[in-house]
This record gives sequence, C-alpha cells and structure tokens, in this order.
Amino acid sequence: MTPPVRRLFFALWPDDEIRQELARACRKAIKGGGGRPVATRNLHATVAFLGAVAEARLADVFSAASGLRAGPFELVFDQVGHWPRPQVLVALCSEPPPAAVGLAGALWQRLKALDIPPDLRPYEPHVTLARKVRRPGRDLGMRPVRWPVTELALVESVTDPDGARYTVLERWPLVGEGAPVAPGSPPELPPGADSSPS
Ligand code: 2AM
Repeated sequence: MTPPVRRLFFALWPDDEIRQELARACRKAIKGGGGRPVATRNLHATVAFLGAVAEARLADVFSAASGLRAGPFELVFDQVGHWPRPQVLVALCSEPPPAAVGLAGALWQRLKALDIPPDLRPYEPHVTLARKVRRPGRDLGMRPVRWPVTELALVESVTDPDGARYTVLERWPLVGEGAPVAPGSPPELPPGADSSPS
C-alpha cells in the first residue's frame, strides 16, 4: 500500500489586513491580466515548496523549521510582475531584504539534509496574484504594501473541486537574536539548468 503523503510548503502567511491590502493595491493589474485571480484568503508568499511528503516525515520537517534561527524583516511589495513560463502575475519587492533570501537559504539547507529536493531557482519573495495569465495588462502599477514578517508557517495544500485549500499546520516566530540569518549559498545548478522563474 502507498504510504500517506501530504502536500506541503513553507510560506509567509499574512494576516487578513495585509491580504486585503495586497488585493486592493493590485486590483487593476489583476483585472487587466485576465487569468484566474488567487482568492484573497489564499494570498501568501511561498518560501519553500516541498511537494508530497510522507506523513512519517512530518516530524522531521517540523524540526527543520524549529532549528532555524532567523530574525524578523519587512517585505515591501511595490511592483507587479508577469512570469511568462508559469503564466502567473506576481507582486514583487523591488528591494528584497537579504534576511528573506537568507531565511529561504537556511531553510533549504536543513531540508536538503532530509533529502527533500531543493528548488533550483534563486529565491525571490513573491505573492502569486493570478494564474493562467498569458499576457499582462498595461497597468502593472501598485501602491506599495508593507508587510512586517514575524513568523514562518508550514502549510498543507489540498486540492478541492473549487480549487486549492490551504491549512496552516504550524507557525514559528522569527525571533533570532542579533543579525538575521545570512543568505545561504544557492543550491548548485546542474549544467544547463535554467535558474530563472520567467
Ligand atoms: P507560488 O504560487 O507562491 O509561486 C502551494 O501550491 C504553493 O506552492 C503555490 O502557491 C506555489 O507557490 C508553490 N508551488 C506549487 N507547485 C510548485 C512547484 N512545482 N514548484 C515550486 N513551487 C510550487
């Protein structure tokens, strides 16, 4: 019998207020791009996508996050971008804080030790706003949204007939002492691998 698996990812999970602000600030760009808008309640910033993880390994995934020492940081989303290959419209930070990139690097270091295959693309903080966007609209402007990030979440994704349903399984406060974690070295790319999300 196949062992039970859970589809998991680590994410920064905004509160309702930030979610509403993001949806409002990007409304024109989302409308102009057509496609399938992500429901406001589902807006988040993925840090590390794990995919299907055997239930028996859940405790290891939890301890990977528990052992992190990372400090809080602020994300300022101020640009809407279009990534043509995955056909998504995303909110981006023109100046991603090194602490956010460092958090993803440090997390992947620990996940790699669990043999979870890393994402080979460099981490770029983003919030997916709409999917199946072939061509963006003309207006990609957005009012900046400041998001003080104080915790990391482990989230389970379940696909329902109405779309993805996300459940936060656990949250870890980002309260590392002193300097936030330094950016980790990106995982080595195999020859010929494309590191760009677009
Ligand atoms: P993104 O939209 O933030 O880029 C839950 O499915 C989340 O995991 C999605 O919001 C998506 O992140 C990310 N995700 C889904 N499938 C993925 C894949 N194959 N590789 C990397 N990230 C993925």
